[in-house]
Amino acid sequence: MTPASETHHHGGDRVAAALQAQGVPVVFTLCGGHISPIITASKARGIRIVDCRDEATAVFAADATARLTGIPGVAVVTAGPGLTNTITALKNAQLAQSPIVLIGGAARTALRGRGALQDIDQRPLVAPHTKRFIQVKRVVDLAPAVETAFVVAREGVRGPVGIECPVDLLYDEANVREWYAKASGRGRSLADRALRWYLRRHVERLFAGSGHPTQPRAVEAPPPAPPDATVAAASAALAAAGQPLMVIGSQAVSLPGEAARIAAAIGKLGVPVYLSGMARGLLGRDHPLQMRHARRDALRESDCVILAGVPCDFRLDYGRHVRRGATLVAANRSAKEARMNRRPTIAAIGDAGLFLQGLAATSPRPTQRQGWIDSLRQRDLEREAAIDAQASAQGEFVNPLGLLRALDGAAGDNATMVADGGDFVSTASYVVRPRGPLTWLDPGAFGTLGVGAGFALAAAVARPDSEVWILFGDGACGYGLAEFDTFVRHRVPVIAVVGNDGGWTQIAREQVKLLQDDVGTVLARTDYHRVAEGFGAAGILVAKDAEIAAALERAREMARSGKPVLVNVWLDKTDFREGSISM
Ligand SMILES: Cc1ncc(C[n+]2csc(CCOP(=O)(O)OP(=O)(O)O)c2C)c(N)n1
Ligand SMILES: [Mg+2]
Repeated sequence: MTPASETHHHGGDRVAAALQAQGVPVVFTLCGGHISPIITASKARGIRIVDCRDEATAVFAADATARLTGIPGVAVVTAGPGLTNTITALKNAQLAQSPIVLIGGAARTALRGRGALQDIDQRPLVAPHTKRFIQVKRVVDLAPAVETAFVVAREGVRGPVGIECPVDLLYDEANVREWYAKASGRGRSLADRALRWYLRRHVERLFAGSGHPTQPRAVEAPPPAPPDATVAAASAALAAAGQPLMVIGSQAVSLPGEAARIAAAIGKLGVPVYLSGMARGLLGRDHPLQMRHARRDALRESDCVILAGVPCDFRLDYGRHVRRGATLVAANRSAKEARMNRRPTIAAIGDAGLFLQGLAATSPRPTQRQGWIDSLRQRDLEREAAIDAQASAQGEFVNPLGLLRALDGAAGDNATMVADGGDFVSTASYVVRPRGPLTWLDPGAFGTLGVGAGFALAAAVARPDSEVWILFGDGACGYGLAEFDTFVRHRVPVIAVVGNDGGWTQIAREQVKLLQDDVGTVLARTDYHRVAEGFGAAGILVAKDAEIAAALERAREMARSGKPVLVNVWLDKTDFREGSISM
């Protein structure tokens, strides 16, 4: 243990001070000997420390923090297995273009490759999933590494940055000198003396120039605005269009502070719009221009499609959803993504949200397109009516559509929804209406199961006054179930609703049809609510439609009293998502 008086301005505190200068309110972590000085110093500086039960959760939470606040989320994990546990979550953040700073520990610099605990070559594991991987080699470089990480994570196409901090940079100089003195022994042979000399030099190099604490700064590059000429070209294309359509994705809301202005811009443009990913909820629960259903049909009919922060990937059938002769405008921070699979007529390279604002500012008053909007609205209403009919069908257990309709009605106006699962949550994305900007969190393009607990943790920390709901598949809930312990310890009153259909249904649906075998896709109707109770949370079982309303109300009450709750709902099978694919 380092005496308290010596902890000031050791390397761990340099990292903490740099985080503090960036306005980081919370660090997600799972402890380890290699990172203790960062965690303790961050706490001493007033940064909230949320310790999770899996490093993946810490990184998922950092990811969601970044999406909700615009400030890169921070996860601190220990060397070796701590870092390898984060890889899926790191990749998820990279594909979601979420700016996070992952700080990992590492073995003592002089012991690299000599069999030290948890000493592995971390660069080849982590670097491919980051925009940059910084290996810090001197104490004086710690704070600048954090500063660089924050700049790089946010500039251009956003994404994760990794920083590797060897443990001998994080403790104070006296401690580190002592470690190395002990390691070099007391022998008098020439070799012993040479080793002592070498290690003394080594420590001197580690601490060179670190006599004075640094004054960390927060610098941020301005977000990339698309060139005026491309905005003007898009504006002209829009003016000439008879049936224009916009699809707006996560990247359009990567600057949370701009959300209200972007929503206003969409209203001014008067173009019907589909919202996807993090952009869901941007226009509130109901907006005359927002459509929810039959996107493919609408895209096929449109003569001018604007994709704002949406790549032509599998979700748009690699661009085939857009008619060949249509004018295609792609606004994207990434030139590669803007042109992926299909060359747009106009590529506006820059932030998609700023593009929409620019477009609204330069476009003339919207031409009358009421007929077009009405025809889309009509189809939307027909689909809603069909869902209503399906939602009222009676079965043995609970009708998933009925449950989701009830949940949509019951959740508070300030609710944030986290989606983690297959069929059940995809169904939810058609039925549950996010309340406002950035109130819907799903994994993004990587389609990762297991994001739920970490995302909810972040939402509850970032928005203490918001109701946080997790919509879980029963399969998906298993990944983060131990985080109910974290919810309880940190008094994070999330409401988790598990759509328990006793299986990995999204996979079973196709596997059984194509291969006539459900092997590997079957789960039990497990008592997940009791698991939550075991961690000290509240648990509620719902097995009949008639129990839904009271259960959801009780869950909200429990959450208001500060207690996390898991509502385990036994679902009937449904063919709502028949025909959707997962390959
Ligand atoms: C980490 C990860 N593993 C596996 C998959 C493949 N996968 C996609 S959906 C799904 C089934 C999800 O089951 P559940 O959460 O119970 O939702 P349901 O489809 O049953 O509603 C699986 C296994 C994935 N997307 N991510
Ligand atoms: Mg399931």
